[in-house]
Parts: sequence; C-alpha cells; structure tokens
Amino acid sequence: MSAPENPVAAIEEGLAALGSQYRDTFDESADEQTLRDAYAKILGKKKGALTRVLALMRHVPGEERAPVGAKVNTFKQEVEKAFEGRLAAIANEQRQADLQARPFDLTLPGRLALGRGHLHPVMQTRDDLLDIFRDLGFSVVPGPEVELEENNFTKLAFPPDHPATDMQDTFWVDTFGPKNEPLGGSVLLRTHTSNTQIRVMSERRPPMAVVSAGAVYRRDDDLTHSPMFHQIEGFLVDENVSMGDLKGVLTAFAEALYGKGIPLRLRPSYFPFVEPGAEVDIGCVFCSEEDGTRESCKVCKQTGWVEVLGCGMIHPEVFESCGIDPERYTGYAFGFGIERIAMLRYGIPSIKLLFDNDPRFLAQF
Ligand code: FA5
Repeated sequence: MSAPENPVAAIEEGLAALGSQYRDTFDESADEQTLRDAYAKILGKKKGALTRVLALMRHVPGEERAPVGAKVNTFKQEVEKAFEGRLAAIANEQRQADLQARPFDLTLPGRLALGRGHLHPVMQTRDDLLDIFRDLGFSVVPGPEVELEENNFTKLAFPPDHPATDMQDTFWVDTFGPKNEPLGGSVLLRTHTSNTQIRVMSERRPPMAVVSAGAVYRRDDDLTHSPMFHQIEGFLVDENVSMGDLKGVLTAFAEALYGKGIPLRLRPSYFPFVEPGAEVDIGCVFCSEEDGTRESCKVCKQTGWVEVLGCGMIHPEVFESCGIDPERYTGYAFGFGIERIAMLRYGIPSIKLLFDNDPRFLAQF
C-alpha cells in the first residue's frame, strides 16, 4: 500500500467510516459462522477493513505515533470485545435452546438394524455333539491346547520316531527358562484331543465315561484338512467293556445326528494307543441321492464314504502309563473332527468356508 499524504488523517477517516456499524452487524449475526464472517470483514488478516487502517500506522511520524496508536488500539479492543461478547451470547443461546429442546429418548431402537449374532456352525455342531454324549451318560471335561509331548504322544504309546512327531506334522513350541535359556522341544500344540485320555485317566479311577472338545493343530491344508481344527474325544473305562459297546455308542451318536438309517462302517485301522483300532466312515451326504459314487464328488473322492473318526479299544500300555490295571479294566476311545461332521451335516463342500468367516456364509446357519 502506497503511503498516504497524511496518514493520521487517513486513519481518522478510516475509523470514522467504520463507526459503530460493526456492533449492529455482530448483534444481528444469529450463529457463530455468520459472526465469524462478519468479524473477518473487519479484522481478517488481509482484507479486514480495520486491519487495513492498522497497516497505516507504520506511516505515522514518530511523535504522533503514541496518541494515534492508543486510539487505534482502543478501537480494535472494542471490536474484539464486542465480538467475544456476541460469541459468548450465541453459545449461551444455543445451550438454552438445547436444554429446552425435547429430550431425546435413549431407549429408542437404533436406525441401523443390526442382525443378532449366533454361534459359528462349528461351535453349534460341537454343542449338539456334546449334548448327544451327555444324553448317553458321558461327562464333559476341558483339556489344554498347549501340551507336553508326554501327554500328546509318549504316554499314548507313540514310538519316539513316529512320523506324527515330525516337525513336518506337528507344531512344536519353543520354551525358555527363567534366564531365557531354551528348554528344548518337549512342548507342542496338541495334534489331537487324545491328550485328555492321559490327563483324565491319570487322575480318576474307573468307571468313567468322558468327552472333551477343543482345538487341535497339524501341518495339514487341503479341501478337507485345515491346520487348526476341532476334535471331540470320548472314552469309557470299566470292567468288561467290549468293541460291541463302542459300535453301539457310535451308531446311537450317528443316528442322533443324521437320522435313523445313516450308513456307518468300521474299517480296521492303526493308532498306537488302541488295539484293535478302527476308522469310522459315514455315507457321503453329497452323493447320497444316487449310488454314493457321484463322479465329480471331491469330498468323498467318489468313494461314497467320508472318514469321520478314529476309535478302538484302549491299549493296555496306555492304561499302565496312567496307573490303571489293564488286567481288570477295559475301555474304548474315539476321536473325531467337528468340522468334518459339520460339513456333512450342512452340506459344506470345503473346510475353508468354515474358517473364512464370510458373514454371507455364516448367516445361512
Ligand atoms: C486322531 O486324531 C486320533 N486321536 C483319533 C482317535 C481317538 C483314535 C481315540 C482312536 C482312539 P485322526 O488323525 O484320524 O485320529 O483324526 C481324527 C479325525 O479328525 C479324522 O477322522 C478327521 O475327521 C479329523 N481330521 C484329521 N485331520 C484333520 C484336519 N487337518 N482338518 C480337519 N479335520 C481333520
């Protein structure tokens, strides 16, 4: 801005032009934004009318600066005071209006309808399975997922070089002592729920009928195998228990789950902790309409059968490792994958769907 001939007069004129008009403008501003806009027209950094007058101060000769400066400053302070006063009044008016407004009802339902959640299909299946075994007289116990090698393998009569104990099959857990020194590989993520057999049989004396459900871990990954899945373990120990009792319980369980007449077969199989051992297959629900061998069925690989569990008569060595007399007692044990049962129950073609947790999939259960 070029220097006016008479800066003092220019300032006087500027102030006179501003007059007290700003007071009315502030008072008429009904809300904070309007008030701030009005304030900016007067004291805005670049274009404010008063700001421009203030800028003339640097042209005022030294001897006149003090009195003119005092006048300009007083004017500026009045504008600021008027602005602050109106700002407070607007805030107060807004508060009064809020206080007098009809209170809103906190108990009204929200506008966004949120569906109610429900248990995951694997957990629903787990609970239904446990209910079936409760009805058959079994009691339910928990079991740890991080386990000692001893309870997961050794006391279940796995030989030390059994492939299941391999790094390729089992997730081993590194453990450290108080000085952070590695303790060696005797802790793992349990590979099956059979560890509960050891834990329970070491503590209780027969007769006993127990089931236990939980997560297990293996290095496995395809359409029907997942690295983390769930199993249910069941076992019964008493005098004179036979393989016939085992088959009876498994048939009762399969019929409770899939209805009377569901095809079920026992195939001889090997598990180190049972003798004799068997695997149990259930008729593939994906093929069941026809002859059980639909050409494209990937779930049963065109066999018409899906393996759901392993079972057998508890090995005398296992009884001995738990301090139970194998001459007096016999017992059976079985263990199955809950995901497999859920897949057959709901017709789910890939185990992955159960772990993707897509809400569009889960909402169907
Ligand atoms: C066992 O785990 C034995 N502990 C079962 C057992 C218990 C035998 C008591 C005898 C006495 P197996 O490895 O076959 O056995 O697994 C049992 C079931 O778990 C299988 O039939 C299958 O239904 C399920 N399963 C196994 N691996 C997976 C996996 N990676 N993903 C999903 N389900 C699996």
